[in-house]
Amino acid sequence: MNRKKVAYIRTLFLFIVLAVLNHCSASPEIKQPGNNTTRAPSIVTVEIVQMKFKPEVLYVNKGDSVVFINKDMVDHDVTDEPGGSWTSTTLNPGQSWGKTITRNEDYFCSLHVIMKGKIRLENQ
Ligand SMILES: [Cu+2]
Repeated sequence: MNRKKVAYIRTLFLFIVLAVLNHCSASPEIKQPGNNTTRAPSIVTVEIVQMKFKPEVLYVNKGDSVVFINKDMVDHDVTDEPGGSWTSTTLNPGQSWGKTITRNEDYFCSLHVIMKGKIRLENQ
């Protein structure tokens, strides 16, 4: 091997080492989202099981949608409490109903008034 070839291979090797080191040092960096990052709304589920809303207290972000699924063996509904300003109307077993959440909500089942639940906005 002549000197030129050796020098070429050394340089090439050095470039590869630098590239690998650069990659390794860059990878542990965790990118933090800025405060102005917009977040896609989520769909969150509340199950109605054995005469209960699960979870009873649900935390969501403003604009998220909550879908109530009646997984019980009897009819239920989801109704604003105390005002009754919104309601799902009766959900038969297997039926579901959704609502977009823009504020804290308290609700109950008007068919079984002991069944209650809350939705709370996070980051407020
Ligand atoms: Cu009910």
